[in-house]
Amino acid sequence: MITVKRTAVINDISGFGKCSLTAAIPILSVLGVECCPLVTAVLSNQTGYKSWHCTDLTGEMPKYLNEWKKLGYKFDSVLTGYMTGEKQADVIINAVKRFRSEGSLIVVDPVMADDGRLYSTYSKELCKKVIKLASLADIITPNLTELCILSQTSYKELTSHCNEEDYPLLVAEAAKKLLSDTLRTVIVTGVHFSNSICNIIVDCDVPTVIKSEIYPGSYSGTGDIFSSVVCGEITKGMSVDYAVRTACKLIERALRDTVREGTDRNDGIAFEKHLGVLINE
Ligand code: PXL
Repeated sequence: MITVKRTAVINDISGFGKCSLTAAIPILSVLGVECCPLVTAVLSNQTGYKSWHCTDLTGEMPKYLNEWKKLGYKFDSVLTGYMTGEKQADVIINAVKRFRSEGSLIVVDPVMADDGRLYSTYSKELCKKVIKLASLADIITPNLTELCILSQTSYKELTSHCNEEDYPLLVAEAAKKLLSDTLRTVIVTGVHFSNSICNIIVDCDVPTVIKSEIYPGSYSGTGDIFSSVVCGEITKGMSVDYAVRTACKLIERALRDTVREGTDRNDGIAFEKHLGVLINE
C-alpha cells in the first residue's frame, strides 16, 4: 500500500517573495508528503517590500480548524512560520497544543528577525508569543538572530566571537538552553563562520555543524524553504542530519543561480528548477 504522510502547514500565502506556503506546498509535494494548508493571511507580497496588502484570516482560522476536527483527520506533522499578530499567535498556539495531543510532530520556524533586527511587523509582545510557541515544538529552526531572542543572548556579544575557533560551540551552548522534555532539537541556521554558512544541529548529543557555501546578502523565503525541507524529510522518517544536508543542497544550488541573475532579495531564490534534488528514487 502507498502511504502518503501528511503535514499541516500553518502559514500565509504571499503573491511575491517565494516564502511561506508558496515554498512549503511545492517542496512537501516533491518530497511525497501531503501539504494541508491552514492559511493565516493572504498577502499581495511579503512584508520586506516597501508596501503590501494583507487580508488577515485570524478570525476565520478557528472555523477552519473546527471543520478539520469534524473530518477527524490526523497529521503526521505540523509546520508553522510567519504570524500576523498576537491574536493570530494565540490561535496558532491553541492549534499546536491540540495537534501535539493528537501525536503530531511539531516543527516551529520561530520567524521574528534576521541580521540582528526584528521584522518591521513584529512587536515585543508578538515575540513573547513566538517564544511560547517554540516551547511547544519538538523541533525549531531559528536563524542566529532568532536564537538570540529565544535564549535571551546578546546578538552583539555572541557575534563578537565569530572569528574564534569555538564560535559554533558558543552558538550551540545558547541553543542548548532551550532544550526540554518537549523541545528535543534546535537547528540554528545561517551562522557565518570561517568563510562559510553553518547550520548547527543541537540536541542532547555533541552538536553537528553542517557547512554551506557563502553567498552575499540574505534572500526572502530561504528560512521557509529550509524549514519545509527539514519538516518534510523528518516526517518521511529521514534523520535530522540528512534533512539539513538536503535543505542546504537545494538552497545552495538555488542561491548560485539567484546571485548570478542579480535578483532583488525580496523576490526570493530560484529554487523551482532545483526541486529535483529532493527526489529520492
Ligand atoms: O519568510 C518569512 C515571511 C513569511 N511571510 C511573510 C513575510 C515574511 C518575512 O518577512 O513578510 C508575509
